[in-house]
Amino acid sequence: MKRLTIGLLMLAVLMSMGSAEAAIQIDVKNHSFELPSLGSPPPWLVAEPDDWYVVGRGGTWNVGSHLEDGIPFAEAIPDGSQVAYSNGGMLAQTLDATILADMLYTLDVAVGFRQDIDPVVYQGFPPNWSVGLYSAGDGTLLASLDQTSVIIPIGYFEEVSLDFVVPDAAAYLGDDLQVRLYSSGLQTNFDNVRVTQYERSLDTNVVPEPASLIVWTLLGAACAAVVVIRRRRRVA
Ligand SMILES: [Ca+2]
Repeated sequence: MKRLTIGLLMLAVLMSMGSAEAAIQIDVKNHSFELPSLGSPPPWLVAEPDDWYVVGRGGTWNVGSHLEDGIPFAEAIPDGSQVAYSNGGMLAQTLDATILADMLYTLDVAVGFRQDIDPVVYQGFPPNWSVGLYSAGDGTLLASLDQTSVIIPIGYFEEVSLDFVVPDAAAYLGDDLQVRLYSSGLQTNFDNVRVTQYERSLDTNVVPEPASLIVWTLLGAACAAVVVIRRRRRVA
């Protein structure tokens, strides 16, 4: 019985690993804001990032080119040598990915605040910010995170992660997925944007598939049998 229990446990683990294998990395173009390459030397260099559209004040920024004004961050930036910035604007990209029912989408972004901006001089710093997944068709907000959910220490980047389970019926099904990055004012920085789709929902509230139910039922029965046998031995 002990061998049966271990075998069922291993089977259950293998089945649960199947959902992780179903992950699909969605292409976020220029996800690290390294294009166009701004290079060096200083003074600071900024440009509108390739493959993103910017509404208001924002762009990509060569961090290394700005060191003459102080060290912007207390540690290396998350990826490459350039990051996006927003001074009250929004950066957005419509992905080549259709919103499908019963899928789980995750958005991971590094969000940071510079330490060389004086909050006394620039009142309102650090600003409010948000990152989110939207429907490109009608602009419906699917999920977002902002300063009320994650505290970003000044001088550092923080990994921000959100997920969204698509319902089986919604007006935006079939629309393209869109990423938006926003700051209410001077200045929020963004880097290393990643979007992943999972073919199976990882929501714990989702009813398990019949095959999973059978495994867990067998596993429960096996564990119950072990308990009964042990009790009988104690009685004997
Ligand atoms: Ca970068």
